[in-house]
Amino acid sequence: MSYIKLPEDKVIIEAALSGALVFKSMNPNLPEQPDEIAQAAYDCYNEGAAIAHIHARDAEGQTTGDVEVFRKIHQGIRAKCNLIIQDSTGGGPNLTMEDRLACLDADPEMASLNMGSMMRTVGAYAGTVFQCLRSDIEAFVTRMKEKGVKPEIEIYNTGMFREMHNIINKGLVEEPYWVDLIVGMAYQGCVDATPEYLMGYLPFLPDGSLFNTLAIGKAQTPLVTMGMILGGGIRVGMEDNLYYRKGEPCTSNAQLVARIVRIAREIGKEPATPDEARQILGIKPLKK
Ligand code: KMH
Ligand code: ZN
Repeated sequence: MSYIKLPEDKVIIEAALSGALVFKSMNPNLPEQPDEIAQAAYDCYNEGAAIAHIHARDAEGQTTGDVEVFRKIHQGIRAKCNLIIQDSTGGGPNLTMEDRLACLDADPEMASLNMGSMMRTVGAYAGTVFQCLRSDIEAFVTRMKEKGVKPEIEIYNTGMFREMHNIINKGLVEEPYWVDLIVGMAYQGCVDATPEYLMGYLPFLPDGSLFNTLAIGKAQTPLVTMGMILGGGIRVGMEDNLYYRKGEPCTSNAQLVARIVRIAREIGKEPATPDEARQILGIKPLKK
C-alpha cells in the first residue's frame, strides 16, 4: 500500500482551534464562544491555514452539539474568509451520539470521523469510554455521504485501519481519503507521540490516502514537521497543544500556525490556500 504525497512545494495546514478537553482555565487565550472561534479561525487563515477544525461550546464553555451554535460559528468564519470548515463529530465527553451527529445539519464541508472506541485517561472524564463502535462509524459516515461532507478519518492506532477498510469496502468513503494520523492523545488505545509510531502508520495507509499529522502537546511542532517532510499535511492548534514552548502558554492558535508556516517555508513548502486544499482533497469549490 502506498499513500499519496502532497505536491512537494505545498502543505495543507489545519487549525484545531478549541477542542473539548481544554478550557480557558488552562490557557485564557483558548477561543470558546462563537465570535472568538470565528476570529481565531480568521487569524489562522491569515497565517496560512486552509482548514478550521471546530468544536462548539455553550455559553458556560461546555461542549455542545447545538446546531445553532455550529451555524453561528460557520457564519462568523464565512463572513471573514473561505477557510474549509470542518466540524468535530467526536464532540465532547458530555455529548450523546445524536449530539455528536447534529453538527452535520449545519452543513460543514468536512467532519471528523473517529475510527474506534477508546478510554479517556485524563481529566474529569478519565475512565469513561469515547464510544465509536463500528455501527456508530457506519452511521456517521453514511450521514456524511448523504450530505456530501468529506470525512477526516481519525486513526489513533494501526488497528483502526481495519475500520477504515470496512468503510472503504462498503463504498461509504471516497478517494482521496484524508487520514489524521494521531500520536500522543490521552486515550487508552492511542500510540505515543514518537517518530517511530508516526512512521509506523505509513505502511498501513490504504491506497488513495493522503495523511495529516496530529501530535499532542510538546510533540506537536517536531512531529508535524516530520509529517510534512514525509508528504503529509499538518494539524496544529490549541485543541492539541496549549503551549508555545515549555512553560510558555501560547498566545493564540495563530501563533502556532505562524510558527509552522515559518518552518514549512524554510524547507520549501508554501501553505495551500483553502481553494487549493479543496482541489487536493476533492471538495467542491465554494459557491460564489
Ligand atoms: N482530539 C483529537 C486527538 C474529533 O474532534 O472528532 C482528535 C479530534 C477528533 O479532534
Ligand atoms: Zn477535535
